[in-house]
Amino acid sequence: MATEKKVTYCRICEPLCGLVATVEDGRVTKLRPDADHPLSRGFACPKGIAMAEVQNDPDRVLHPLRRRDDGSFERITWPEALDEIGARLRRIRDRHGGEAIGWYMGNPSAFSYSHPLWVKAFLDGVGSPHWYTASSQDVSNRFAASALLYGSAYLLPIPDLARTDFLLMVGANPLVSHGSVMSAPRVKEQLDAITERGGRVVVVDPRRSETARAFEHLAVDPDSDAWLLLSLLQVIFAERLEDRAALARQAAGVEALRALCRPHTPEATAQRTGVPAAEVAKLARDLAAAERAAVYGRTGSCLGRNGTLVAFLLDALNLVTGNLDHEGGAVFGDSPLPFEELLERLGVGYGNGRSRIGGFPEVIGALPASLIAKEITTPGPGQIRALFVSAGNPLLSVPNGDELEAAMSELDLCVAIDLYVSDTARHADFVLPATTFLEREDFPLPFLGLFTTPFIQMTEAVVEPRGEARQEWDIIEEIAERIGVVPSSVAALRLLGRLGLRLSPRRLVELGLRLGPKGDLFGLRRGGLNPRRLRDHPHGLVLAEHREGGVLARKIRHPDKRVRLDPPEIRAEAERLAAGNGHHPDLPLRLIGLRELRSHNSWMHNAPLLMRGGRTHAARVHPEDAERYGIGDGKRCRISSAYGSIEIDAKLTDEVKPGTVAVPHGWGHRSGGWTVANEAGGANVNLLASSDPDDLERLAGMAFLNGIPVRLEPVRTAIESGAEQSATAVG
Ligand SMILES: Nc1nc2c(c(=O)[nH]1)N[C@H]1C(S)=C(S)[C@@H](COP(=O)(O)OP(=O)(O)OC[C@H]3O[C@@H](n4cnc5c(=O)[nH]c(N)nc54)[C@H](O)[C@@H]3O)O[C@H]1N2
Ligand SMILES: Nc1nc2c(c(=O)[nH]1)N[C@H]1C(S)=C(S)[C@@H](COP(=O)(O)OP(=O)(O)OC[C@H]3O[C@@H](n4cnc5c(=O)[nH]c(N)nc54)[C@H](O)[C@@H]3O)O[C@H]1N2
Ligand code: SF4
Ligand SMILES: [Mo]
Repeated sequence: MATEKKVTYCRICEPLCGLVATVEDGRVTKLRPDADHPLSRGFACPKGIAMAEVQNDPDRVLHPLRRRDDGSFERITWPEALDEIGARLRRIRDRHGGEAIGWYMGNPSAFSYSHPLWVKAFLDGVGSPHWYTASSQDVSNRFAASALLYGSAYLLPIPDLARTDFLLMVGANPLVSHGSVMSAPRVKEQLDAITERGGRVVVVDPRRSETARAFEHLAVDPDSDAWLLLSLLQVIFAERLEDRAALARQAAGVEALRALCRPHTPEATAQRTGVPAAEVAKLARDLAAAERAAVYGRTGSCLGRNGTLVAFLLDALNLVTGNLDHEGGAVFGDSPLPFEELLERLGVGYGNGRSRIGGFPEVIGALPASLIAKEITTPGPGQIRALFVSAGNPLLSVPNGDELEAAMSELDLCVAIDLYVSDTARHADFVLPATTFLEREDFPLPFLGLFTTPFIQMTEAVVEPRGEARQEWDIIEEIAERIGVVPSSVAALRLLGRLGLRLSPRRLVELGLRLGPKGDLFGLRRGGLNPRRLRDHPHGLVLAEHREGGVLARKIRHPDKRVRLDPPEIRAEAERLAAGNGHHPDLPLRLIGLRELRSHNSWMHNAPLLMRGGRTHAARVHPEDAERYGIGDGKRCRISSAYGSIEIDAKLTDEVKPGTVAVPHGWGHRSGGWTVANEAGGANVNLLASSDPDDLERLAGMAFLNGIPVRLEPVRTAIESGAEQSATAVG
């Protein structure tokens, strides 16, 4: 038996920890942390280790499948699948045009360098605007805020963890999520180091999360971050604590921001945020006084009703305190392969197009996924008739999966490209088997600018694909060829493609790397990056010790090179805040989400290693609320919103603020293809969320998933109801 150790890196979440795979006779038998990875240095979390179980999962889809009329799937060959998909797609395009073809691409796609590029290129090739991603349930607001502030959707500030004295973290739980929109391996250690050197980490969260528990916690009411941030700014301006030199140097429109904040004194917002005014004022003073501070927000700050405004205010706070683009503050990445600039040139950024339903702006090319169902069911030009779903499970991840499920049955064609027959893939006409990340070569393209310590790594596939699995880009090329389309976003390349000149993803990236700002320019720049150098450093290469400040002026796209603090879109959002406090007498509680260490969105519940100990899905309810609404610990309850209702077990805990109910997403599996996951039970929490265009965040089309007004009721089991009845009879 041939046993080998192969160095690679994990592509489940953003730290991209180093892994070493043990390969025996072409099969991955074990995954272990890579001790020689310069940043993760022997760390990997349980999910990374459990990826070996996904890799070898008996439930994996290994051959193309076609759905029969009775809903079961039959195995077919690749040529059969591709020819039939091609023929049906051609008919749809001939009758309805390319814009009848839509694509939803889920989160794991972001970890492949080739998958997103080829999907976008395919849609541009067929001429369809219908690109949907997990971003509108995750981070589109961040890109929209950057577009308004800096004139570029791609300029994302990341906290300079290694040098900050004060980290204000809004709606993030990196001790569980391992960090997001920042690639920071060993993030717990990095946060601990801040307090060890005398600094502070303050966590703003309605739940005493794992991170909040380890550091300082400011318990805020759900979906009230906008008010909190406005008050922090108000105090800073009112007490003249702002960094006037930074404002004079970097900003335009300061007066408008000052005016925006003025009415939002901590006293005025306390009722909305649930944070005593004195605490807010003290936090503002401490933040302003800190030598080097960074303000950072993640999904908890993104999924409320005002995500773009909140992201804008986070950066504004960085700027006003003199910490934007500054060592130890919020700094900007420099990617050695700036493909974002190329995308920008191609008109992929913010607001370059609008959705047919609701008129929402494109955000880095994508439209709000909450609208897919209505785009399928609403007649007219541009109605979706064919939908591809790759590396996504929108039936569980977007609002109102029931609506989407019903809409999918109206499609003329639906194709899923996945590792499994997921909850969503179950409804597709074809399921095409994708390779896992262990079966493909890769390069962390979108994360190069997000590593808090500049870093680069390249990996080859660790093993050959199992069964007949294929990479997404390769599948896309095959389908495109069958409908006579060259997948490319660049017209000139489409032309060249027709002449047979095509670039593979590997060639494309190698070219970008070598011609990029750190590239070897094909030998003209000594010591520059090239594929050989990356091959010689299989554990990756640290490119610099820190991210440096002082790059912003060069990167801002506004002609005056200043950060805009007065966009009219933001003013309009802030003005809407005045309208009501969002409370609904029948729905007195607020629902938020959370992430768990051994879940990964919806797709790792089939790994026995992660499901050990009889894990179940539970709603976190405060004991006071439980008592008020008659909910018992471990007992069934019904959570209802204006849009739907679910039944789930309650777990009583004072880690949530009274009035807050927390439920993880990605549970409630109903797929035929996930044996372990299906047995785990649980409910689809996103049935409580709205897909109505009027309920989406206006500037980025973000789904409203945190802060949903809900009510709680006990659900009596048959036995309990029986016991009650006999008790009544006796009484
Ligand atoms: N183990 C694990 N790791 C993951 C994932 C996973 O599913 N499991 N998913 C990955 C993905 S796709 C992403 S995008 C990242 C996300 O990374 P994070 O955003 O760091 O992850 P969460 O754990 O969801 O943290 C969000 C926090 O926001 C809080 N919160 C909820 N509502 C509000 C609110 O209104 N205001 C404030 N201030 N806080 C609020 C929640 O209580 C929670 O603690 O994690 C990635 N890492
Ligand atoms: N209520 C609520 N809802 C949320 C969130 C929340 O915090 N609260 N978070 C949102 C966020 S941040 C995200 S990112 C989304 C995630 O939502 P989605 O991206 O829609 O779904 P996932 O659960 O990540 O499912 C990924 C699918 O891809 C498959 N897969 C895994 N690896 C590969 C691969 O390499 N290739 C292919 N082709 N398939 C692969 C898996 O089997 C699985 O079926 O959920 C969002 N929904
Ligand atoms: S933290 Fe994320 S990248 Fe690191 S091993 Fe775990 S899942 Fe993989
Ligand atoms: Mo995400």
